[in-house]
Amino acid sequence: MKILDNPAKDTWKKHLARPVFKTKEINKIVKPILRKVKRNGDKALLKFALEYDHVELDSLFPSEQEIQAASAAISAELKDAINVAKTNIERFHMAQATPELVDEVMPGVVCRRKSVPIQKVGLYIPGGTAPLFSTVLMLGIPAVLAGCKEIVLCTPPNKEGKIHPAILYTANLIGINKIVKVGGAQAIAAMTFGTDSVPKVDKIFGPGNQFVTAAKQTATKYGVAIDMPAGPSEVLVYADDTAIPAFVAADLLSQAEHGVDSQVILVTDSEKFAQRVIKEIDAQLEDLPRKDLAKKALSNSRAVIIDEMETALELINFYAPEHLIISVEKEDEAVAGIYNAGSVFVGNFTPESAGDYASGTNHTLPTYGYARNYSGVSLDSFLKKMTYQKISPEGLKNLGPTIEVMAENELLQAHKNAVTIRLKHLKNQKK
Ligand code: HSO
Ligand code: ZN
Repeated sequence: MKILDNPAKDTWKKHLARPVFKTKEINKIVKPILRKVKRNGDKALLKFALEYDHVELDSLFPSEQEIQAASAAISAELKDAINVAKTNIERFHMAQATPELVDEVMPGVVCRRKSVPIQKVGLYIPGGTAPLFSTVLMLGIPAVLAGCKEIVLCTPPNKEGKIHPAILYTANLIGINKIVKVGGAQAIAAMTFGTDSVPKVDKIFGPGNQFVTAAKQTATKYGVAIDMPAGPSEVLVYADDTAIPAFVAADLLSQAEHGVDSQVILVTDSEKFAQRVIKEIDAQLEDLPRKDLAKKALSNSRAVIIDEMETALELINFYAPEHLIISVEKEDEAVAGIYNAGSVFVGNFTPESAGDYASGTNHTLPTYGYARNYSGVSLDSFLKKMTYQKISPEGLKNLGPTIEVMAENELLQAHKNAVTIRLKHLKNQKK
């Protein structure tokens, strides 16, 4: 981990640069996958399973027996843990629901706004090196709570043609009944175009590798919405010497173990503290099963020394981290000064892992600086807001002249007429 001592502001961009993707090369691979799935549907999915997952599937769906076996394979301890997480995530996401808004803005003019579920949603759960069953909770729970009519979950099969039992168990637990064994860009293609087995959806959610990310981006060209643009996971820890170096090291490592391109950043006012954290990282790293991944991630990571809190906050807002842990004495001041972060973890006893799994907040968050202009996944991500209005004859008499004047001045006579014709009708009725 490289230490930067009070870097000049005009060097922040360079020092805090995120990994760059080879979008062109990735799209060269992804485009034909999309084309083949669009053309050949399920047949293409089965072929890709053979090519990429090295398995010949009889069916794209798990059998009832596979679902039962998955439940049997999960320990009681894990089931209990999943239940606690589920309860907290349900509770915090349910609390996000907003009541219907009704307002009579002027006499006889009533406007309403109501949340309506997105009808068909697709959830992607990556396979890869870690079975992210927690992501099933983070995406599935708000989808169910929002009332989405059709929820399809795609996840790649292993070499035996099975879905990881914890993923299958969790999906089944929260009531997702359309589970499909398909991974990668081909899963995104299937949900974009629809196949015999996979419904075409309105919005696709979920993390994935660069191919999945590129495919999701392309999906938007076909009228499908996506949760957010994605990049590798990241955490920034802002700590002073009231923080505990071993805790900070553990937090940085928890994010570094996600993947080689994860980014972890320490911002602190003390070089001595940074040195102690680095020492702790080295010690804790050795016992991690994923130490090779974490080591690579740490090689693009930085410890930044910044003497003044004001400048530190400026740097954090500039970087806009996906996760921000604040462990400083003046924590309220620091928290209040942050406006660009996906999710904020406050105090020495709030590890990012809490939000990753079980506290109730969502772990699908904007990375790659998108915390500047995107929110993390929430109940709202699965809802649209529709507006309604009803105007009474009295209301149109009140508002009509305003509309007429505006329409006339926009040179849109037909708009004006739509009001005038009604006002005339009302006048004639009176006679
Ligand atoms: N930190 C990840 C989420 C996750 N962590 C899932 C563990 N499992 C991205 O925010
Ligand atoms: Zn994580």
